[in-house]
Amino acid sequence: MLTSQILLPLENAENEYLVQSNIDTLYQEIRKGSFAAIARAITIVENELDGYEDLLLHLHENRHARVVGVTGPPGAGKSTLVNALLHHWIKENKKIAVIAVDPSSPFNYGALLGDRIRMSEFYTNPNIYIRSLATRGALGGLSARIIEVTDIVKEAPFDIVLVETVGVGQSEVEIAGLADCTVVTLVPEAGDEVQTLKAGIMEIANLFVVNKADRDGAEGLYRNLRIMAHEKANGNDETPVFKTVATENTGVAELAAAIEQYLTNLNNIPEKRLHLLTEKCWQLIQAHKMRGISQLSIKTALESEIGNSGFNLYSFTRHFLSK
Ligand SMILES: Nc1nc2c(ncn2[C@@H]2O[C@H](COP(=O)(O)OP(=O)(O)OP(=O)(O)O)[C@@H](O)[C@H]2O)c(=O)[nH]1
Ligand SMILES: [Mg+2]
Repeated sequence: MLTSQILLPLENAENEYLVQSNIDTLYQEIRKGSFAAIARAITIVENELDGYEDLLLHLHENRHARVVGVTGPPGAGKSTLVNALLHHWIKENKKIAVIAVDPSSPFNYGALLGDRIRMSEFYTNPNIYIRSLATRGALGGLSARIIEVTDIVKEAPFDIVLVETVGVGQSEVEIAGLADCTVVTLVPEAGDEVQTLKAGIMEIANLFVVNKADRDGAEGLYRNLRIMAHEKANGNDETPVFKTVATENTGVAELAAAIEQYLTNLNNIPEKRLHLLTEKCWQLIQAHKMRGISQLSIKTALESEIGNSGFNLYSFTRHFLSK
């Protein structure tokens, strides 16, 4: 079956590291681009296995790899588009990682790649790394560990890290902070949604794609987006809009070129990145401060002390704060 064909080589390779608990060595292997090391590191961080904090302390913010977020409504053709971009960039010898968050079909990439490249070539292609993350974050947005996972992958010598996410509310904001370039993929069917999404998507999109341009309504959506981009720009650079038929590779080369150009012109750290990292830092501090404290531990302590004469809730609370 396709599933096991795709997963087995990675997991076997990952197992090489099950006995290897030296985080320094693991990190060095990631820096060299070992897929087995990357896979192992992601597993360690996702599951908070021994050494995960040590591993995170090795990571650096400013690495060569650029993150491209591809987001949009379910079924917009994001995976197909990512696939088409992969094929385009493989030919240019670029090293690419793909992280698919909550994919409806986690094996889509393998399946689609398999259609066009021989499977054996895919396994041995040292330039493509694909990982899917199945769990959503506690905030209803991206996977809980998406920031860490992306940071790990960025340590490896990739040129581009593509992150596919289904755009639903919060995750769109998160992806904008995670990615250096956010590609918002829409389809003619989503024409009406565009009006309701207006503020949100204008805020996060660095590039718009009207995919399924072979369908009715594509031209209208394209025009609407151009108008919205023009209004928002207010004399500054307008967010570019592209038309693609991802299944036929139409418009993909132009999109790839625009992404590359956008990344080349990137200079200072975007506000959205600062926002996301502030949020993340806040969560980490909170988690650290709350370590060992649960509602149950509070309740148990409360039960034994509340009957004491002179019990004071506020000094009781201080006891937890000074822990
Ligand atoms: N007609 C047409 N169909 C397309 C195009 N791009 C993708 N599709 C089809 O749309 C369907 C959904 O494509 P996916 O790439 O899985 O879409 P997705 O956005 O990744 O979907 P989720 O990850 O489930 O949100 C598939 O049947 C594709 O073959 C296109 O440009 N034109
Ligand atoms: Mg998909």
